[in-house]
Amino acid sequence: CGSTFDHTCSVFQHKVIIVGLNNAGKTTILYQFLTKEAVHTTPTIGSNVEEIIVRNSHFMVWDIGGQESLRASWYSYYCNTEIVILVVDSTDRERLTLTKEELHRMLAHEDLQNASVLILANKQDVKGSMTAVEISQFLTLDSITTHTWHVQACCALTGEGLPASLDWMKSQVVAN
Ligand code: G3D
Ligand code: MG
Repeated sequence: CGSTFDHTCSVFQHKVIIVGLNNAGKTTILYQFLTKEAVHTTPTIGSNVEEIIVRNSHFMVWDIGGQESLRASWYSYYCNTEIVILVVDSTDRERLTLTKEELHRMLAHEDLQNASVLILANKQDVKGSMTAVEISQFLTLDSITTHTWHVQACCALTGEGLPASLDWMKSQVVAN
């Protein structure tokens, strides 16, 4: 990779990055994966990294800040990434265009050529939130033929939808 940073991990670990706009729920999801309990989060400055083990598969999961100033450096985490988790705030209709741009920009990056993409339609507990189908249509996921992708509705506060997400991640690294 042409990365200037070395955010890699050892061979038996699978590298995962969690991306998405600020406030989408990335950090809550990461800690829900770990503890299955909602934790208090503060805006991520730089990155958090945690190891998640799913039935013998080891994932090193990087939670990257989503503020505009940090989005410009997302690419420095792409090297050797096997799975990209894109977290969408399903209540935030206004910024979905921005998410769409970031998604398609990411998919065009050479360091992510072989990565699979998991789109999490988060905050499903909020009344009036967009469904996973609406989000798929808005993000034009059907047009993506270069990458394996999957969309999953979830609620990071309760953890609903997250076990299914981990199952899908596991299936991806087993398949590869
Ligand atoms: P980020 O890491 O993507 O920036 P955070 O986002 O994980 O910090 O979450 C941002 C806010 O959204 C937090 O609220 C968090 O509790 C809330 N949130 C995350 N997931 C969900 C969800 O599924 N449903 C609801 N209703 N809220 C969620 P605060 O108030 O702490 O800023
Ligand atoms: Mg965060």
